[in-house]
Amino acid sequence: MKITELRARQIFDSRGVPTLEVRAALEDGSAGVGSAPSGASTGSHEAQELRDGGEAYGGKGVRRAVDGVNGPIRAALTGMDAADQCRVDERLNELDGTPDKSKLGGNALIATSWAVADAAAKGAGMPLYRWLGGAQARQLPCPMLNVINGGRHADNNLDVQEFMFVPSGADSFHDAMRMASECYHALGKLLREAGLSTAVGDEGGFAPNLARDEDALEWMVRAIEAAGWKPGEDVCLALDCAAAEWADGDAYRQPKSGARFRRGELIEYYDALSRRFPLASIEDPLGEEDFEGFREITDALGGDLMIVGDDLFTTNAERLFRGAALGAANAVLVKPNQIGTVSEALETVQLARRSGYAVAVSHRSGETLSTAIADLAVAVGAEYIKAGAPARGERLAKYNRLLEIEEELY
Ligand code: 2PG
Ligand code: MG
Repeated sequence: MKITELRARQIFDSRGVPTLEVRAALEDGSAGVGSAPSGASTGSHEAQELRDGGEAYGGKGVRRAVDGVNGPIRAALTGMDAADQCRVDERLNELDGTPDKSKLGGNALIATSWAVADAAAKGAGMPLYRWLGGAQARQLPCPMLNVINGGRHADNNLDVQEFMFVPSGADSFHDAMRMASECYHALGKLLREAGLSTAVGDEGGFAPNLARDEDALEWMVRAIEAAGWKPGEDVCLALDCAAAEWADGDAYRQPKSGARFRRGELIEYYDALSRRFPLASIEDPLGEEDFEGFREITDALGGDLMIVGDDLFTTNAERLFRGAALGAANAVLVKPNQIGTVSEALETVQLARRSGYAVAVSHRSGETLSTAIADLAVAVGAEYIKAGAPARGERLAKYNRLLEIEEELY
């Protein structure tokens, strides 16, 4: 399955910001595509995107990343076996040669890596999840749907970035989506009736101004009930605090409310929230360098709650290794563009499994229509997938792909 052609072009992501799409063709005529999503609350240890700077697109153009694929990357990968994803990804890393993938750009690398994986799957006549996951890829993840947006994803006054429904009581993926969709629409109706804004943030969740972040959880519980489901039984709640955005020296300051917390106070705050609400999971409750704090909160609350490391681990096996040795968090968020290649994302999943960590595959706040992460979630048997609200095309593309996979499998 020799690679005969690679071609990158500029497209736009869901925020209207340039990103790139790569098409890979093989000698048998099969072709695959890959694209790069983009985060807003990016971790410092993520693979770096290559952006042009200058005036066009406010500096966010990707002409240099596109040229890198159409130049050195194409030259190096042409003739390589697309079935050998590890070798292809190693070659990409060698070509880049930097620890943070800043020379060719993590965006160029991940789009290429996905394009090659997709082409190889097509060449083998298999769906991507089967190609990446083998015969045992049969489990659908539980969706975590971000229905109230705050933090850097919305211009409202909420400091917590994501408030999610987790329909963990569902027996199937389509039942989970039914519950989530009904709760989402019930939430919209309740907010509207209360005179609150139902405009949406970057991931399709509502973005109202509320007196306190906790009020969002209250509205969500009411929405679950209004939709006829049982909070904590049918549908639980989850947060992504993205608290790296709150780090202020060795303490925390929420930028919108101005509230300050010491690490211990923040852990107490989460403890109180988890007693009051049917919380199943908290992502990035503390800062991206606060391994010790993650150990503390996992000790304190990790028995009942999933403590997810996103900016903490940045899908990086070395950082996960460090965290696992300490017992920091008990789940890892897997965003392939954080690490830059498909095989490195798979390696991080493997380490998570060996360390007893749960896996949640995730989109980015700036997305494309790619559904590759849906296939990845099934390929690795991820317990969860995070792909935004059940609203907006780029978010539904992932959920709809999972519905399709479910029909294929069951
Ligand atoms: C996150 C993500 C996705 P971003 O923090 O988990 O929801 O946001 O892509 O902006 O980093
Ligand atoms: Mg996050």
